[in-house]
Amino acid sequence: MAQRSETIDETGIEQLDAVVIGAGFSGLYMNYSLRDRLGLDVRVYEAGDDVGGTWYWNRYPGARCDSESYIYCFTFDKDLMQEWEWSGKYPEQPEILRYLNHVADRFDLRRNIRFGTRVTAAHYDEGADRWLVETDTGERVSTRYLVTAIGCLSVGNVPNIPGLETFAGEWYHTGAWPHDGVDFTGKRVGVVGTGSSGVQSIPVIAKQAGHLWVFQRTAQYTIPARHHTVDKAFLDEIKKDYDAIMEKARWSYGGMPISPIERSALEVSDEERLEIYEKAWAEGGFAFFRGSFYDIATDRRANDTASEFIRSKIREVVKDPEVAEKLVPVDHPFASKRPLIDTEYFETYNRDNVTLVDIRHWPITEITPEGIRTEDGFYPLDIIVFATGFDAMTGPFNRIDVRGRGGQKLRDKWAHGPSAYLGIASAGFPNLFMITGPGSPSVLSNMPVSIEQHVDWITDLIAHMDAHGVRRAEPDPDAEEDWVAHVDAVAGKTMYLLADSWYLGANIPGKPRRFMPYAGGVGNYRKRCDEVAAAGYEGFVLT
Ligand code: NA7
Repeated sequence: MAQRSETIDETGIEQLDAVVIGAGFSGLYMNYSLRDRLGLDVRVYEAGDDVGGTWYWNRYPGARCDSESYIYCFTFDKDLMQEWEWSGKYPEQPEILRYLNHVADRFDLRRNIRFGTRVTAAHYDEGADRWLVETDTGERVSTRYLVTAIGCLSVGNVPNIPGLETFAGEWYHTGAWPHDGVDFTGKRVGVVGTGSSGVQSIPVIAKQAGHLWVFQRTAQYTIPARHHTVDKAFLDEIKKDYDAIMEKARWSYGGMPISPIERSALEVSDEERLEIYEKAWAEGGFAFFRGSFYDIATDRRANDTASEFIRSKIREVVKDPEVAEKLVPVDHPFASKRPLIDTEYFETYNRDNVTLVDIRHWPITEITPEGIRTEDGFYPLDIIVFATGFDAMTGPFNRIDVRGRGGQKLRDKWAHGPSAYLGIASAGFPNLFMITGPGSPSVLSNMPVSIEQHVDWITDLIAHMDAHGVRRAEPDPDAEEDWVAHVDAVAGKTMYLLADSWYLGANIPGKPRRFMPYAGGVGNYRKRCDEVAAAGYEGFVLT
């Protein structure tokens, strides 16, 4: 067990062992792990008024996770795994939030969380080897370890459209949804954006709205989720073998217990390929992507077969051929952007009260008090929903004034793109550890699996530091550079560089283009992290 810090220093500043920023999946488990396993004096700061992170903020209609529910959970406590009952194939936002509240209660995690408190600055004091952390409520604390559990998609992107401030109706961003919901009944609604949040919310909003206009910049490939309720018998069967299932997920590509497929899309006959796609389409979800052919993600010709299959499905589902053509993605291959799964997304465009507006060719020019004007028309609206995504991965770091050794600002170091060894730590910023930071599999994986791996790894490193009297751990700049080069090289072998996506920062004007997550798979990544730890934290300078 670590030696406890004194609680108050001579300047009156509270002294902590660890500060964790955020109380979503990452922050809750980090809190548990450092506080209850290592016995550290931990403080968690959370901007929201309760736990949940992503699932606290994203309450838009239809919000749901794309991982199947039985794998979208913690595995650190076997009783917790056995006792929780999910109700559907994919967990819906309210249910995930209930789960995270249950976890917080069950492990008494709230007692050292400061809610409604945003960390604004963290400065490293080299003399003391401590971080001075400041919040928007005026709190200042000193801590040995600083762990960011700030999420990858927590800074909303509201486009800077002239006139938005003059809009007389209501407008919302999907990632900051009102807690008591929005009543769309009979209203003229505009949804801007057709990523995951748009694709999930559009079918639900369409059922309530008087009329819905969808403002689409980029047409999307999406796979039917085939969502359904799950019964106790199904979950009981899973639970008999839960440890093995999750162990398989930990060593898989995407943190899901899907066996790697050996088959190439180019080695089967056209009939066989079609049959496999049809079967995967009928099954729905990510199985289409990861369970049909291994080379969809890496070989353009193989990918073309999947892209073309999905295009044919869009044309089959959408009755108006002109609308169908607008919905057919042609400018990027399938899975070069985040693969989406949906419930009746394309079917929604067969409704009389839904109109697709092409803002790729005729962009939005302004918002007036009455609605949205594009280059080819005016759309009067009562409510605008921005499903326009996030300043992903680096955005959450950039809004904190993080300064490391020599007063170096993290945002300056990352001005041309993020740089972090294993996505966990960045040279010049000792004892600052990032959960699912840039350069780790994070958003390309089933998040809880990646989060648990990071939390366990960081906990072990901190325990190692305490046991060996190490005051500082930070990456060796060469090791970090090699890792970043490896992240780039791996991404170069995928489809990911072939689209303008938030993975690359392309959705935010002026953001440097850098592929941010690690596309080598969670199993390979875990192996590398284990090797680094076994070699005495190779690539870290321990002082
Ligand atoms: P995404 O996936 O970033 O989608 C945002 C959508 O909004 C996408 O269709 C964008 O078009 C569109 N967009 C973004 N900025 C604009 C502007 N300025 N004008 C018009 N349209 C715009 O965000 P989501 O919230 O849907 O999903 C984020 C992740 O959450 C998701 O991938 C899952 O991991 C969970 P574009 O494609 O950039 O042309």
